[in-house]
Amino acid sequence: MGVMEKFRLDGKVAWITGASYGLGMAYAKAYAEAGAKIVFNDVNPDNFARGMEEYKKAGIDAYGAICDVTKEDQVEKFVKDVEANVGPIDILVNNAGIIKRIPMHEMALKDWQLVIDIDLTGPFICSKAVLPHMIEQKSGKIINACSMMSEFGRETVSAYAAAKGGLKMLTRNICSEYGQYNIQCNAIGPGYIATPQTAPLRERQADGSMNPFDRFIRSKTPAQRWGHTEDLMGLAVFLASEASDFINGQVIYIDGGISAYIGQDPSNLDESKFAAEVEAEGDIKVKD
Ligand code: NAP
Ligand code: GCO
Repeated sequence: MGVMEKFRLDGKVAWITGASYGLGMAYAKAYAEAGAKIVFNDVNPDNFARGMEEYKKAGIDAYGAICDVTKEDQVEKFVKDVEANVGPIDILVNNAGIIKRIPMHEMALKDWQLVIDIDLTGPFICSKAVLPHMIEQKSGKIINACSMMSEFGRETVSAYAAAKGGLKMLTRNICSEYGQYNIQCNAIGPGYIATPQTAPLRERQADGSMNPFDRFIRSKTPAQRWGHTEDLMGLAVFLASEASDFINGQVIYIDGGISAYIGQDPSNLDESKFAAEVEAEGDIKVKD
């Protein structure tokens, strides 16, 4: 097999959780281009319907259903339906996730629990559901959605950082326990990517000036830009393919260099350099 063939996903069934838009949809489109059959779930019916429409427009015959990754009974039914209608799942991307930006001393327990349930327990539930078949077929790929917050903290994201830090260790533990069955579990560690989840951090001020957090992230990123979902597609395909069969338990950071750079004074940034880019981003749907 030539080296480029190793990056193909022909004949594989790939399940990307929470893939009606954002990074999940980007991963799914990349996998479809690499030859995989796409399976996805979401929890909001309207977003799910829009996502299915988007896949159809892109010429992708995706299989999908409403399924909450925190509900084990729903996940088990979803996996059984996929196995019956599409085939056994070869690739699982635990992409579904939320964030709550609340100072920890003001955070209600229910908000903490919801973030932990979706961002950490959800990947446990979904991985547990697909592992039996992967063990039986002696192959499988599980890819988790880690984050800068798997390594760093910041104000207001305590639950998210705890979940993403835990997800890094869950990645290592799935590697440790199931590597013997030729199952690889790795994680994508995106930096700051322009999606609905981060839209509030880029919203311009009432006077039209740049959001201070936008300026901060650009001053912390050597490329002085936010990542785009397209930036992550190649890594997602690599980690889902045979090309990464001897990589296991790793979090691969794809962050434009943030984690390697102390950053510069945000006031040194020339805002005019980014005006066109910020305009071009358009009005990505803002989430809370
Ligand atoms: P996003 O735009 O907020 O999309 C999250 C997706 O997860 C949505 O489709 C959402 O569906 C779905 N979801 C939420 N709760 C769910 C549940 N209980 N069951 C099933 N699906 C659920 O997020 P994103 O920016 O694309 O990020 C995707 C993943 O990458 C997340 O895990 C995030 O933490 C991680 N990440 C993102 C960044 C970034 O800068 N964007 C950086 C590092 C890591 P609904 O809309 O229907 O609720
Ligand atoms: C935040 C952001 C980050 C990104 C991402 C960074 O509020 O700091 O939402 O958490 O989502 O996780 O890698």
